[in-house]
Amino acid sequence: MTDLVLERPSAADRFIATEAEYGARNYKPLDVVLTRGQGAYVWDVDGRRYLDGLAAYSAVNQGHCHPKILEAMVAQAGRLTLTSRAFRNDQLAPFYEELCTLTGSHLALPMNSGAEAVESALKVSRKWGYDVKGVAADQAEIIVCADNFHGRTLAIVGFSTDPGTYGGFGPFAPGFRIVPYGDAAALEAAITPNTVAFLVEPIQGEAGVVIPPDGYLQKARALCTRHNVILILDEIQTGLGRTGKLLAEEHDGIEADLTLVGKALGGGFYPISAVLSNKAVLGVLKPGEHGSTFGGNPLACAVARASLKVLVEEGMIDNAAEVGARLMGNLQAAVGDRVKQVRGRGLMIAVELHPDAGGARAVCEALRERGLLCKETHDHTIRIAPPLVITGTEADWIADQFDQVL
Ligand code: IF1
Repeated sequence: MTDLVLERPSAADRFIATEAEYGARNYKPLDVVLTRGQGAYVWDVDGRRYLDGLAAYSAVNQGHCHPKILEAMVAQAGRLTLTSRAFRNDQLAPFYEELCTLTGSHLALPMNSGAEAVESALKVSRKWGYDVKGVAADQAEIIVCADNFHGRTLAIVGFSTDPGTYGGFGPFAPGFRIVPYGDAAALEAAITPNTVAFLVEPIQGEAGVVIPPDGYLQKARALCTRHNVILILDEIQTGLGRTGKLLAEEHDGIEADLTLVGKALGGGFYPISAVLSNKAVLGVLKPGEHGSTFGGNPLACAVARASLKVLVEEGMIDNAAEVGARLMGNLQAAVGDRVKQVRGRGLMIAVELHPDAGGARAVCEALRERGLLCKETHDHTIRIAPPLVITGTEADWIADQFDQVL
């Protein structure tokens, strides 16, 4: 016989129920309700501490509530937050200069979300195609990769190959061709005189941290140069230190024509994204042809300046390389034979389970019980992408939790 126990709903249960009552049901999060964060750690409403193994999908590379970014944000919030681009503000110019100097870019276009940066790059590539390459009106083609993830807007989901992402949202914009990821020959075969751009993730994130074959990005770079096609690298997830370099393109020694950054550009405090480019591409935009009410606002610029500064000055990029290598090594040693594959670069790591292992969601639930928050991607892959401030000891602890749970 079991006793009937009357339990009052916990604070977490009440938040979860209210969300379910009023919120759109477009997510199925782990049932942990967070209320505070500091560095690599977050705390739930019942006071339990967790190591954050997701870092808000790499938007919190600098760690939660970084004191210097907080200081910059609070100071700017009390001074000037929004002017629109109808007037100038004194944060935009230094933001441009610091971002372009750091990334070796000629021009930058500030937007807000990652998807907006992608949309902006698609728009400007088409314009470049007509104005500079000489493609006939409305004939521009853009090549993208199978299993891509570039955001949730209509143009972007229209060239997704994941039915869960595009299904039910058509009709979609024409002008996109899809080729297999990692296949340079397929890319070459898809290029026509109307091709204006090739959009690709240096490492596919949502697909499950898929690293392309060695030499692929170099071949793509060479093909784009030879055929006068703009190479757009979506570094919204891979950029700003995540893979152990400022930009993932550095692993391959190449430079994109357009580079997209977002997420950690706002240090987890504020949405800000940017399109970075050489002069020829972004230079085609004339006044009035593109914009955003919030893009380039002084609060965003002040936050982004501080976010870039701490990333570089506090050695977070090198830390991602060192601690990431240690974590990969430990994971491989600890669970290597019990899973299908451990793969990654820097602190962008995935553990792919054997298909019959019971599923990634169950592993994430078990990790959560042990104080580690991770998120599955698809059914069999667990992503590990903590803030770039974790220590070697914390990386060892993460590997240990996987060892215990698996
Ligand atoms: C969601 C994944 C991560 C991105 C790349 C553009 C964007 C993203 C390479 C758009 C966004 C997100 C959004 C988030 C889940 C997420 C994600 F699981 F889908 F793959 F990060 F791992 N390019 N990625 O990864 O940026 O407009 O969101 O600012 O729930 O949609 P955004």
